Amino acid sequence: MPDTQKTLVLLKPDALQRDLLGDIVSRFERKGLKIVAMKFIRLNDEMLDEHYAHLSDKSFFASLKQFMMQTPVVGMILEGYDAIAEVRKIVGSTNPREADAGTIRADFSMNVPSNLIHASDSDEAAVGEIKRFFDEDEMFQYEKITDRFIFGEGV
Ligand code: DAT
Ligand code: MG
Repeated sequence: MPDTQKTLVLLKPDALQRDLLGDIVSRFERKGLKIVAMKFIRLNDEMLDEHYAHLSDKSFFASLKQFMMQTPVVGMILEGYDAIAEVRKIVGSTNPREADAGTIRADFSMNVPSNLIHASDSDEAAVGEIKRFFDEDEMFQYEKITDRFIFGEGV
């Protein structure tokens, strides 16, 4: 599809424990974002040092990493128009109590670090994070019969 973006999402251990995987995936499906990759990932210390490098000086860094390693996470790559910003909008602000009502974090969560979901926050982050968690051959291009209804003409 021309002019679309791809973004990386991780459904965190609290989403798995609380049986919210389906509800969260469903929100992206209903928006019309296309799931082009999806798998369980067992995060390790090294992956998290890279992924959360911008937080390495924070007091909560070690406990954040422990939190993320409690269970596997579900990694997804989502594709759509302005997918990076649109997914962040659907996810909501980092602090679930500051997130707008209607977002995943506001509707289903209460406090950090248990805010259910990670989503890339910029073009640069999306490219780096997709590469960090997925191999080329784990990403799929396919047509859906709903594409032209969701993406409009030119698809
Ligand atoms: P986001 O996940 O919205 O991109 P971030 O990159 O600043 O936010 O932080 C990554 C994660 O770290 C966040 O989803 C939850 C956790 N976190 C952020 N601030 C925290 C804090 N003050 N205490 C505990 N965990 C925190
Ligand atoms: Mg972030």
